[in-house]
Amino acid sequence: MEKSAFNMLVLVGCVGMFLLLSTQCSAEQHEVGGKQGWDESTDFDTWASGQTFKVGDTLVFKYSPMHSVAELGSEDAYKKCDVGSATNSMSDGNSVVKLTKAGTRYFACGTMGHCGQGMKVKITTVSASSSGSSSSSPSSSNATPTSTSTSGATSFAGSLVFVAVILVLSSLMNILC
Ligand SMILES: [Cu+2]
Repeated sequence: MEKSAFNMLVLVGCVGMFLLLSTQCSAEQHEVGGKQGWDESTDFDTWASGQTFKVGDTLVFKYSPMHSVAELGSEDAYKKCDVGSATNSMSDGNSVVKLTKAGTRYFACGTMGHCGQGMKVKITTVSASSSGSSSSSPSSSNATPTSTSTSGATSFAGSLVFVAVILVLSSLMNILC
């Protein structure tokens, strides 16, 4: 009884720790267009389709002074390359856009003719939690026929496991981040 409660606590602790670490680690920077950057020659559809944009991530547009970044307010404006209706314009050559909420955002180059040449990108952001754990852990009670050792020894072993798991997870996250 007491043992299973402790095991539960260890499990919850490990899962909580993992979630904490993984959310800290999950904010990503997407350099728009990859190595080619924000340029007419880049295939942005292909680039975007290979990315997962999550809430909290940032977009970084890197470009020469001949380009700019205009955020468009609608799919319609995006299709028509209606750069004149831009809701936000940036031209500093290194524009950072934070993806604060789920949904679709539209960006195009503000330079005459460039959007028509394909210099535009549609970014669909998903909520950070949706890609996370859909934890369907089997909640079967007493599924594990653990050895009937004394609860003191189990607690000690349990804490060792707990510490080990945290150490492994944190070093793993350090490598991944
Ligand atoms: Cu341009």
